Amino acid sequence: MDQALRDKLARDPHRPRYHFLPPAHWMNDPNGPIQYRGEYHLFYQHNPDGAYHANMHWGHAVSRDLVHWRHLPIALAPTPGGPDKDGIWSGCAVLHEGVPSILYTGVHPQVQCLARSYDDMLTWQKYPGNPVIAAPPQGLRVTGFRDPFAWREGDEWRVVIGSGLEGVGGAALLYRSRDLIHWEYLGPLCIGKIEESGKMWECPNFFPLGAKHALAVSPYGKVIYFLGEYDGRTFRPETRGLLDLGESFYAPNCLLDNKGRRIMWGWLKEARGKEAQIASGWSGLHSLPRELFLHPDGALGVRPVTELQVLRGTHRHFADLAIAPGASYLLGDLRGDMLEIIATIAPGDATEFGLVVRRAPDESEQAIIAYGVAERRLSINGEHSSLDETVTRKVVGDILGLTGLKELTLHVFLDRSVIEVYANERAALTARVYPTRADSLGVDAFAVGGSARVLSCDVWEMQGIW
Ligand code: DQQ
Repeated sequence: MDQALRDKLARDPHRPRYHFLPPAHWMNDPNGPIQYRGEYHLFYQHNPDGAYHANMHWGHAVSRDLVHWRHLPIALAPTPGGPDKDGIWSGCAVLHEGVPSILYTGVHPQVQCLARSYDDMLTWQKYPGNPVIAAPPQGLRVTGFRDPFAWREGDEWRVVIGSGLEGVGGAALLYRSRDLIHWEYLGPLCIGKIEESGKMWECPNFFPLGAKHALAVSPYGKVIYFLGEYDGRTFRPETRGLLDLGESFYAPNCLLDNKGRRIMWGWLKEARGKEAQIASGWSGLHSLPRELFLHPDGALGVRPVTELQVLRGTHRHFADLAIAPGASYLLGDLRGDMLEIIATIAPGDATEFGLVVRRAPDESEQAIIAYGVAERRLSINGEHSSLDETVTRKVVGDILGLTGLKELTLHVFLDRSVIEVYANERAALTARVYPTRADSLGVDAFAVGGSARVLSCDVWEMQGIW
């Protein structure tokens, strides 16, 4: 990377400082997260030539603590004339008989390929007989055929491939293999209905969670998860929800670590125009690593991994503050664009309450994290988050689904252009904001329609990882 680009990236007030992102240029889906010899490896869809989606490679990074990352050489690049000549699309990484192995999608057409590493994942050899799955199952009219996600089951490998059946709905197609080379199609693991979950399921993730199985799919919109029963051939969904209530989080991938945690990252998309992304020299990042679990009532749980606490710096604590309707400046001179906030708020008789962040002193810019009590809806209102009219400024959010709510804990991470919120460890909500003013840093609590109460609020300044 040349010095001019390095300087530009270092000066960019929107570039996150403690989320994972590549040294420069484009990133989209997380790929093949895996723990190997005690370290966490992350790969990702990457265009090393610019901040736009083209010429997909697999970028690569490693971490000891899930927080600090070291960039490694690009793992996979398209081979001219090969089945991946037009791009190395998403996939997974597993250890087969001790050998790190990547399954990925080559395009065009979409086929599944294998690459292996014999030097602790520094370089990768593509299997000379690629593709290992050369076409979708015969007789199926599919809307796509990509993004293999593999796991070990007994003495064989299973893989699901993201797909969809024309006119029917998104689908996850199930295969098995003993060697990652020869694959047998077993049938659809699960088929959705177009009107409920779209025509194509990208990036399926399938894994046991507590006593259930979870299937997460990316249907060109918000990422859907299903919880249900798996009989070894098919998955029967019983409940469903959204992995993130916003519109920034997409195409997640996950691993099971040696502490038994199911840890997931998603791609956080930009909400700036294409020209702005190219001009800035970077686009896209990963969410914080999120641990998924089941609550005792059977609902999906989601929380940031505790390792992130090592980034905590200066701490402030507030307790027992009444928030009168319309009141402001309750949290005093609290300011920042790299903060962790844990605020537990009792709704009282407020109809809506929450936190204001990235507020300019004259309120010309601000983003509002709000919970609407009657609608049970968690949202981030970014309509006034920037004076820049070229960025997307809108309200994002969805039904949080909490009934009889007594307190709401908003666990918020501000990292420059990222607002990542975890609510009662039951939902996540992410948004991108691009304030133009250097003083759009204020934080406050608010209530509408009645009074709420901040029971406690802890705030830390966060350190950067890069
Ligand atoms: N991104 C990849 C595909 C996947 C999509 C291409 C999801 O493999 O389906 O960059 O964002």
